[in-house]
Amino acid sequence: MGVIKDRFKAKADQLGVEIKDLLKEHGNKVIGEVQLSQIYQGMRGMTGLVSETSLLDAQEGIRFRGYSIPELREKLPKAPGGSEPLPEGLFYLMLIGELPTEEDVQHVTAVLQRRSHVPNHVFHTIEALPLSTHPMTQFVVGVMALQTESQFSKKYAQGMNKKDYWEAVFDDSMDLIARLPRVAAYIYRRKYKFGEHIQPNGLLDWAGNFAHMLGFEDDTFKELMRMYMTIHADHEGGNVSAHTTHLVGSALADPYLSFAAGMNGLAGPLHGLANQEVVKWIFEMQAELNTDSPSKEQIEEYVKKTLTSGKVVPGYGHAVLRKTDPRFTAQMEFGKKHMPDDKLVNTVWNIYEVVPPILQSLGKIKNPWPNVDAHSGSLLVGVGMKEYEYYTVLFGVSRALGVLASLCWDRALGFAIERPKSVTTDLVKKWLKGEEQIWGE
Ligand code: CMX
Repeated sequence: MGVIKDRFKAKADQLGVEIKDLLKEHGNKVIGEVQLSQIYQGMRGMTGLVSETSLLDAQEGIRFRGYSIPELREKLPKAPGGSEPLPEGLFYLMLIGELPTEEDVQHVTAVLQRRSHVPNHVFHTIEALPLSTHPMTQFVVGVMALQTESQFSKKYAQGMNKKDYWEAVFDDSMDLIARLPRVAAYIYRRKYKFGEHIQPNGLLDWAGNFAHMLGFEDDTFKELMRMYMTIHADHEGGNVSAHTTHLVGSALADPYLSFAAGMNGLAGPLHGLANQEVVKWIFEMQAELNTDSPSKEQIEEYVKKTLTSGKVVPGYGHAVLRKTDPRFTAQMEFGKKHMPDDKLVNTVWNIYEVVPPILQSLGKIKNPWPNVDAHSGSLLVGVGMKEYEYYTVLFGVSRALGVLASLCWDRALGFAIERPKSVTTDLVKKWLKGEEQIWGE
């Protein structure tokens, strides 16, 4: 990893100096203003943290270091014979800030292969859980068991100089990214394939090897994994999994602890678990209507029923986006290319026509358009992975690329422990009457 580590350090030193100058000159500049409603309603729209790896635009969607998803699918190096980007390339881009060459990507792949050993106690720890345990819980437990390997924790206990934090976080992040596919595949094979595990193939790329260990050898599955691992990797810093990893890391909890915390957030149904919820919801609709190809009229009725029973339509809406998620569109293109006649995929496309006007008509939903989770499950079912409870684990393996690249930047730039101020409603009432001040006014 020497070359990439050196490149990262050079970039981080340069940006560190720029940030110091920027704060010296402009540190008192005011960014926006905070409304009372924002502190009660999930801090929506409040700019409150820095995340270098990607930036989300409400209309255009995500850009990784300035590159949109269609640009990445075109420009990032591909596996031989493949047409989807290698996620290792996106990781390099997020970490270094420049598009990688083929050679750079091969280097990252080789380093990840070399660092991928998972100690046996991790598997034993997972085995201690009942088989019925949700795959995301098994995943988090597996990551926590891996924490015994943290270089950061060991070096901190020995009395590490704070100038060296970044390097230990960098090493832990690489190790963790290298090991996650093995842990994740173990959980899949344990839960769904009678514990018949598959050894890694050291000749394959990171996502290709993950597909292999999951037990899927065909090229379409491998291509789907490469695209999936690329498009789910990062969505700027404020989403629950990225923000949690960043927050927990700011207390100098090591990358294993920080990432596991982020994954607990990803397991929430309003965030990453929405991918399983979408497929579950469609399967339930199919069962209730007794058809695997519901008509648009039937879908409309089912959506209305979902809403009147006080539930969300999974896969629709977003806290920042205000248009169809380009990650949805990328998956739609994949579906059109590889499985245009698949019934479930076609149902997802029909839902896309039916849902937005219904949500819009409610008058309260800020974004009636689909997000990434509306499409991913149908492609997975299409390539043969039907166990939808597992889908968020795939999301989690991918999300490691973004949140851990960000964590490297957090420590390299010496970001402070995160500690915003909270207030009580009693204080707010007194403040409104002019009896008290709110700190920072
Ligand atoms: N179905 C039904 N109601 C929805 C809705 C949906 N898909 N999306 C938003 N709403 C409702 C909200 O629950 C809220 O209702 P109340 O005022 O009664 O509380 C109202 O519309 C306004 O919400 P909003 O400002 O438009 O959306 P938020 O920023 O509060 O929430 C999100 C965003 C994603 C949590 C929400 O759209 C949602 O619950 N979607 C369904 C779950 C989902 O797909 N999550 C995955 C997001 C992507 C990811 O992180 O992976």
